[in-house]
Amino acid sequence: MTYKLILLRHGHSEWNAKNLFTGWVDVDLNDQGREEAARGGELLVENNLLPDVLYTSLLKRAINTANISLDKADRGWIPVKRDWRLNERHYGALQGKDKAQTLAEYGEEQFMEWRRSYDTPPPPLSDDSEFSQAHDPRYADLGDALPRTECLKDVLVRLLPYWESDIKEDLKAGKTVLVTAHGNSLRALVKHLDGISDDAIASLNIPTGIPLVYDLDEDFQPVKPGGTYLDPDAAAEAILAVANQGKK
Ligand code: DG2
Repeated sequence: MTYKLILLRHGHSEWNAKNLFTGWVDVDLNDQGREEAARGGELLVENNLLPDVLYTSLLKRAINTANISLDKADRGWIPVKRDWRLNERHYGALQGKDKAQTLAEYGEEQFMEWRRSYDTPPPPLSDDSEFSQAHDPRYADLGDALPRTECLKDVLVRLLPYWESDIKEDLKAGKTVLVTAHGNSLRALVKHLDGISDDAIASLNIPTGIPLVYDLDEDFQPVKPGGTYLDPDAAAEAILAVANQGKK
């Protein structure tokens, strides 16, 4: 008996298309992203992977990806749990900035440190920035826990308790769980599942809109390390595109 976990990074967003750091800014999917989400749902059906419960972040690019995918799979009716702990990594003062311009301005080393190091957060975002979430009602309950910037380690620290208390419990109950989230919140979860080192996680990238399936054994160890992308060719191409973002 294995537990079935499906991870799905939202489809291409308006800001993925513009090559802007997004983080907690609540941008929607673009047409490409909606198509990816629909294809994601078809892949679930083709592989007979029908989710029993959905987990999403509080951000509409993940919520709408889930809605479109589940509609394709005729599973729009399943219970939904939304939580800020699945949100994208807060990108601090980089939110709203152009990735190519940031790379040109700060150089590749600093750029990659901010994007992919495990424990170096970008500078914090000021509460009076147009890209701040300090006054967003959906985070009113967070109080001092509301991040102004995060590194991947911070994401893992806020995500793991939720994985343990909620997501794992649904898996233990035998449910097929779909998690729709983000490039970095999913990198944090995959780091935990696969036991990837702080250094090695830098080179792991997650493509948009392609379901990644983990069969987990009774100790929640992946039966196949790295899981299985339902469209491996498309995933390989898209992973490269994410890795090269910002570069000419
Ligand atoms: C991207 C990830 O997050 O960017 O916040 O810009 O998955 O919500 O589109 P997502 C962002 P990188 O860390 O890959 O630059």
